[in-house]
Amino acid sequence: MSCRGRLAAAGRPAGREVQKSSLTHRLVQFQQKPVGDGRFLEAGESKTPEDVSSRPPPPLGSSVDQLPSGTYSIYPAGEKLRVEVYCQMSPDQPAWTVIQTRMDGTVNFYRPWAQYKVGFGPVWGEHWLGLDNIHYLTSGPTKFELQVDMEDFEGKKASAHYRIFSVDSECKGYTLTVSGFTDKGAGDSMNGHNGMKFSTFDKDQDKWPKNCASTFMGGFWYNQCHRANPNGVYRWGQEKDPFATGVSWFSWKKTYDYSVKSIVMKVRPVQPK
Ligand SMILES: [Ca+2]
Repeated sequence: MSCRGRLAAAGRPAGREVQKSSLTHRLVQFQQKPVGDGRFLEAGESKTPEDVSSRPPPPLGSSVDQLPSGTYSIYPAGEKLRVEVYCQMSPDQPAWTVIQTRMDGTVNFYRPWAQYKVGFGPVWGEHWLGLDNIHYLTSGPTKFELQVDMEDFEGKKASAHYRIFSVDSECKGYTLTVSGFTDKGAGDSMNGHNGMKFSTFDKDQDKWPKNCASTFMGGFWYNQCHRANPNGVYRWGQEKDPFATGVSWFSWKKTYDYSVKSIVMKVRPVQPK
């Protein structure tokens, strides 16, 4: 199938110029279910379905500062592609759009290419937004930054921040661009993944003679193979075998044997320093 055909299958009219406009990342029509109580969602904090309230949507034009964290619609590729996302709000800060969440092992992340392409898992729970959506969101004129928040089973929290984050199209293997690291306690486990294509067990685009995704049981921008494995197997802390298959962030725990309790990958437009 041609790349254009795949784009059409993802909800974009075939033959139409790719629209990467200011619609990117704009919160649209706050008709979706605001959830929670407006607090910033911390790494490890459940965004359970019970959080979904019947609170009426805030008036259009409300400041983002006044909105609660929750599920919203965005149109990252134009009006014909509506995507449900979880937005983290905090006072005086632009919203974060969550692109990946692990928190309790309720969703199997060992999935094939087709699933990583379109996304899976409930927006309010363990979730992968989908490579197409992440590409649409981050490849337009608006530049995006990435933060990865994580928590271990002892209650410690750490983050890694990257000032530049984008994902190329499927035609280019969903190549990752990530740079501009700032340490917020977790260290930089993404630098070795910069410039890598995305791989799943059924689509090996890594730099290793064997198959990183099947060996380390996830889907990621594997090199040969990883320093971070956010989409690995959810395990409960320290566990050696099978080696490096857990939800690990090597530069934080200095080992591949520790699988974190929660990890959240989130993006927003680059903020002035
Ligand atoms: Ca390989």
